Amino acid sequence: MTQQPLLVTCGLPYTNGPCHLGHLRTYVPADMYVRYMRRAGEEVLFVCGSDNHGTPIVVSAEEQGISPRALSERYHKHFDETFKRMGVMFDRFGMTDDPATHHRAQSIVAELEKKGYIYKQTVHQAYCTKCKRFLPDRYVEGICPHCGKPARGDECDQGCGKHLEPGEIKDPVCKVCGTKAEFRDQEHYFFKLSEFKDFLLPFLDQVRGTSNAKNYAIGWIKEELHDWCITRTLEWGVKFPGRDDLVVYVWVDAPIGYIAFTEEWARANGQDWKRYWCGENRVTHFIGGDIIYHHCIFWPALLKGAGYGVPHAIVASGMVKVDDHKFSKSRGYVVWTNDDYLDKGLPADYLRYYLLAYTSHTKELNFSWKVFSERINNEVVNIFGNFVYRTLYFAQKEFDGIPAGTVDPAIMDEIGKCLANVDQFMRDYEFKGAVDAIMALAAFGNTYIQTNAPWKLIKTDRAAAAQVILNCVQITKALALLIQPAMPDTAERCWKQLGYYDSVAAHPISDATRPVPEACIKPPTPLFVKMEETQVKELDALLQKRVAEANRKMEKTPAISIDDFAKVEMKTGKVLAAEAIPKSSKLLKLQVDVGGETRQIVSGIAQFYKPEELVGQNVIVLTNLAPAKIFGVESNGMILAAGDAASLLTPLKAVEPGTKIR
Ligand code: B3M
Ligand code: ZN
Repeated sequence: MTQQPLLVTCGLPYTNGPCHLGHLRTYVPADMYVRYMRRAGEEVLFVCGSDNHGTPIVVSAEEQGISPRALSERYHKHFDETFKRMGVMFDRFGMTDDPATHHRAQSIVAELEKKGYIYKQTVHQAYCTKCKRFLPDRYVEGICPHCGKPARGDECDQGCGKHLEPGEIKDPVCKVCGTKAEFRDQEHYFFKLSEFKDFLLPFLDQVRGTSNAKNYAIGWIKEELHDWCITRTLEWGVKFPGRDDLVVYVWVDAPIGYIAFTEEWARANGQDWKRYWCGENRVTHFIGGDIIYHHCIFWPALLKGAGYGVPHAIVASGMVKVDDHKFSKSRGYVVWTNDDYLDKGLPADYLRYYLLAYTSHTKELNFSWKVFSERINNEVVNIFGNFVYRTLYFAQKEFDGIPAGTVDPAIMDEIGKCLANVDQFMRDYEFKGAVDAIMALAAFGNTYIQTNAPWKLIKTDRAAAAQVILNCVQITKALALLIQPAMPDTAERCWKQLGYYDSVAAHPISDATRPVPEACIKPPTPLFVKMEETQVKELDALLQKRVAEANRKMEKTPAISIDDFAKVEMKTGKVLAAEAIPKSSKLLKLQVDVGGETRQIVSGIAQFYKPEELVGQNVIVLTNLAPAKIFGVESNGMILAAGDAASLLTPLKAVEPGTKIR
């Protein structure tokens, strides 16, 4: 089987914020896939890098008073280190602002221009007269022309999710200074995406990967394909060839980074990058479900237009929720990889296991500390950890190690079946299926050791007990080999406990059915530590605290000027009469003296006060509230009250009704 090499990439993280669970949901399965395929005998290259260009990074850098390059370097280092801590091991983790991406992007754009896929067109661009600049993408906020919800310049992020082209946004406002922007004409370059429909349909029909990627993309191109404006008026980015005033849109150079990082790796390792990118290839992109359009439509068209090979597979992960809420950094529904997890001393392998085993790759993952700890304790610790420990403990104690003999064929069969299952699942990008199959083998081992009870058997038949233990050791070996792509650190520790001196990663998966040799082993230590309830509660409390803080921040109403306050008229009043409103359990009808004038006011306080309690009370009345009919009753003002139990506000010292509140 001489195959082309496999090239696996992951979506590039923007360098304007730290690594979180949402990132890991793509990177961990990609890493598992790479590790597995290597150990299944494939030649695999795994590249990624940080995405340094685009307005989000320029805006963040501006806010922090540093250069976009400095900001990018800071977060680049952060991601590089965090991925390593999580066991996500790229062969190359580059930066799109490094020369290789600049060079490759300019060369691809020039090629597209030469082939007639790029044209010039004048567009109405949002322009801020105060900041004196055009406002690309994130520099402008306004209203989505499709659904009417608030949106940013390049994307309707709070409504329909559609990509917005320059000039499409309605009522644009400058994000930096808040000035209402105006539209000005400007010349930009467009990529003729619409010309690629005939290429894209058959391409998508055969592309591998997960069905979500393919199906969404097919649905979209059946609707309409718009040409894409591929230039921006920015300093930061890859210059459009021959134009010093324009850079290419970040979504042009970002995926080109995949090629550039391959080139960087190839140069450093004396290899040829063209093997991976030209002609037939096996480029496999792991991406988040929100960038399917870019990877299934725009990117293949770019590659095709410029004469490169097109992607072989696109694997898109499902959404991440936190505590049943949409993942949101601003609302506090986020789990930070370092602060909330690794820095708390939690093992990378637990989170890797959870991300892989929680649900199918394309489905929604709803994170909670409770479920996280339950799955770790019930599955990883109790099933896997327990089986390995019992086996090795008993083997060492009674036989000083692995007894001699031949493993039962039925046991080898069971392992063989597991290998075949895992292999099929991995090739179908069903990472949960693979991990579940491995856990099923561990569960089988547990049942086997329990029913055969070698600790009893040994009292009557030492040879039979040795056979049971030998079988269990063979299963343990298979488990170490199989779990390595998912839990690399655990697998190495298990491997050492089996008495091996080398790395489990150096062995093909198929070694699982190679008989274990007779050997001495040391007393084992448990592979895992259980998650304690107090610890889980602390972790959860941290999350809840962050959500509460975010809520408080969001509730803060914007500051108003004294002139705004002057628009509000409030006076003291005295309640002259009060009565219930028939058929309403909440409302009372009050007659209030507000100084030479009696106002009828409907107030929602019937649950807290009896009408007679109120008569004679001094209250505070909002007197210039526009009149309204509530429950069919005219209401002319509002009584002020505090909190959920409607504690009425009253003046501390006696004042005449009608006294102005200032
Ligand atoms: N930097 C991040 C995102 O939109 C973006 C990915 C680029 S992949 C070429 O998820
Ligand atoms: Zn402005």
